[in-house]
Amino acid sequence: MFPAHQITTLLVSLTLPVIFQFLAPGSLPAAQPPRPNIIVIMADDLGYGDLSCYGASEIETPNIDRLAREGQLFRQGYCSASTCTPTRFSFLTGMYAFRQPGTGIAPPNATALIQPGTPTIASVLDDAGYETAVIGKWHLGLGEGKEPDWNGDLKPGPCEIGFDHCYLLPTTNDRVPQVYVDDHRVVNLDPNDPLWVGKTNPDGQPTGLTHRDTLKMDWSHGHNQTIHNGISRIGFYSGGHAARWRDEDLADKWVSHSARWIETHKDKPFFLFFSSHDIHVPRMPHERFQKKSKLGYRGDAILELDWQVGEVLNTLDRLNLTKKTLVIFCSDNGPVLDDGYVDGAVTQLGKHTPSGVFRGGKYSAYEGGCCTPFLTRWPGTIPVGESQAIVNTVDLATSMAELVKQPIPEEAFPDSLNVLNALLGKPDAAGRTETVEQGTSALGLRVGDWKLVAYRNKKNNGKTFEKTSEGLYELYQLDKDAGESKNVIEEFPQKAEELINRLEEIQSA
Ligand code: NG6
Ligand code: CA
Repeated sequence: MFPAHQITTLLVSLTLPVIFQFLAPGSLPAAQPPRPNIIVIMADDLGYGDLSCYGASEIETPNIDRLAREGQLFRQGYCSASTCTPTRFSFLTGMYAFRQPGTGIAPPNATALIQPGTPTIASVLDDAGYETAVIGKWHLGLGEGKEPDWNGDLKPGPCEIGFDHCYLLPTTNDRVPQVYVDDHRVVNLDPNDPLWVGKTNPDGQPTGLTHRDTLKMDWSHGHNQTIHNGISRIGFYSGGHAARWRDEDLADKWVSHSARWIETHKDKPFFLFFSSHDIHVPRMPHERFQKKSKLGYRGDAILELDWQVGEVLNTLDRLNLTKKTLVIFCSDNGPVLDDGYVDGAVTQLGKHTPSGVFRGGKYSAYEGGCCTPFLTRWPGTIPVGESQAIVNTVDLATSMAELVKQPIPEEAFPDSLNVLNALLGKPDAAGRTETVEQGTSALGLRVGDWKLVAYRNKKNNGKTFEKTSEGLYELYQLDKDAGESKNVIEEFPQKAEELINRLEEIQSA
C-alpha cells in the first residue's frame, strides 16, 4: 500500500500534465504584475562622493556597497533639488517644487505643505493595496492654520496624504522641537509640561549665544537659539521635556521602529519611506560611531547611516523578504561641510571629496547639488551592474505606480516620468533626457550632456533671472567637463538659447 502523501503526490503528478494539456499557451493565466515590497531609503545631505561604492577611499560603507554589489548603481541619479523640503515635496507629489510657492526649506512651525487629497506616491500605493509608512525625517510641515498644534492633533500630516502610519522627526534635527511624532501625536508628551515652539526666547532661557561655553558642539553660523542636549538649535521652544530625544539615539529609533513595522506588515505588500536624518547637522551619531571614521563627526554620521541601511537589509533577510523587496537608496540633496556647526567636517576632510568630481553641493544648481548616490536592488529581478540612465527622485511616484499597475489620478505627478525599466536595470532602458536641478537661488537644466545654470531674481519670486559675474546664464558641456569649470555660453549661443527656451517652457508648464 502507498502512504497517503505518496498517493497525493502520484495523483498530482498524473493530473497536472492532463490539466496543462488542455490549456493552450495563450490561455495560461496572465502573469500577475509583480508586487514587491518597496523601501525608499532617503539619506540627508549625502554626496555623490561620500560612499565607497561611488569611489570614496577615505571611508568604508559596506552596507550601502552591498546594494551596489546586489543591484544597480546609477551614475546619473538625481534628486530634484539641492535642499531637503523641495526634494521631498517632489518625491512625494511627482511635481517639481518650484511650481508651488512656499516649498523652500520649511521652518520649525511650518504647517502641512501637501494638502490632504493630493495624490502622492504613498496614496497611489495605498490605493493599490499597499501598507504604507514613513519613518524618520519629515520636514514638510504638520498641521494647519497659524502653526502646528504641538499639544494636540498634528493634522494634516503624512497620514492624510496616503501613509497609514508615520513615526517622525517633524522638521530637521537642527530645528526645534527635538521630539518624535507618532501618527498625530508627540510621543511621551506630559500634558502638565506643554510644548511651545516659536521665534522668540519665551522665558529668557539659556541660548547658544548666552551659554556658548557650555555647548558640547559649538555652532558656526545660525543655530544659536534653544539649547537641547548640549547643542543649540534653530528656533526656540519650551516644555515637552519628557518627550525630548537625544540626537545620539535617532538612528537606533528609525531602525527599531522600522523593523517592528516591517515585521507586522510582512504579509501584505508594503511601502516604507525610510527617511534617515543622517548626515544632516548637528552630526551627533550614537557614541558607538563617534570617532570611528577619520573624517570627524560627518564621517561618523556616514558610518551610522551605513549601519542603518545594513539593519534594514538584515531585517529583510531575517524575514525572508529580500527577494520580495525593491530597495531604492537615494539622497535628498548634495553634500555640505560646514552647515552651521563646528564638527570637524572641514578640518578633518583630508583627501575626501564629498561631491566626487562635481562642482557644488547642497544649495547649489551645479551637478554636486543634485547628482547624488542612487541605487536600486531587487534580487532575482534587477541585474547587478551600473546604469548610465538619468533618473530622478521625482520619477519614483509614476514609476512605482507603473510597477504595481495602479492608475495615476488625472493631472497627478506632472513632472514624474516613467523610468521603471531603467530603475529595474533593463538593458538599454531609457531614463530621462532632461532634468531640472533646483538650487536655493539658481535653477539648473540638464538636457543630454548640456547644462544651463541661471540665478533667479528674488525680487519677482524667481520668475526671471539675474546677472552674476558669469552673465545672465551659464552653459556647460558635461561630457567634456563634468566639473562645470568652463562656461561655454559664448561658444555655443544657439545651444544656450535652446536650453533657455526649454527652461522657460518647463517653468510655465
Ligand atoms: C539652513 C540651515 C542649515 C540647514 C538647512 C536645511 C542655517 C544657518 N542653516 O537654513 O543648517 O538646516 O537650512 O537643510 O541655519 S535641509 O537639508 O533640511 O534642507
Ligand atoms: Ca537635506
